[in-house]
Amino acid sequence: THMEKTLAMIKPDGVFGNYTDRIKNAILGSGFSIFKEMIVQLDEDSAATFYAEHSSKSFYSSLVKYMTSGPVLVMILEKENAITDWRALIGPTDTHKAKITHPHSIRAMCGLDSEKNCVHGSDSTQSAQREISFFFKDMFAGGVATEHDEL
Ligand code: YYY
Ligand code: MG
Repeated sequence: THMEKTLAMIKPDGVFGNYTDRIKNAILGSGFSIFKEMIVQLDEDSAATFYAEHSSKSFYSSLVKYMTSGPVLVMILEKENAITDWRALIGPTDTHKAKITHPHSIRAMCGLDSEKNCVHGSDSTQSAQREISFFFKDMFAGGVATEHDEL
């Protein structure tokens, strides 16, 4: 069996909407364990860096502003196929689509629109490693390079 780690985040609208417990129940009920967790208030620089891959998109500045609007809860989830399975559990990026096509997904449950979509999940092994290192700096210390240091 291949245990895998991924980064999950409850975004400001999820924290403010009091969805933390319901999301954690969904996580644990789906067989993930929560390896580490931390509440963080992102500043503009860190939110911009976290979403750097989207820096050329029209929604980028709005996204950065939203992500700094309140605390987020970041978690390292662990499970076999954690990356793919967490993405499946959160559902499509656009909350409105999620409500139609994935009504039992977390984004359908608590997202507000295509920006304020309640949760984040790493989309590949590479991004999981980068994003875990971004918040939990010592996680890969001495092992795989932490790309965060180069950003
Ligand atoms: O990975 P995921 O969060 O599902 O979507 P991405 O395409 O990586 O976009 C990251 C983030 O950007 C998304 O969660 C909300 C925001 N966003 C937006 O505000 N408007 C869009 N049209 C697309 C994405
Ligand atoms: Mg993404």
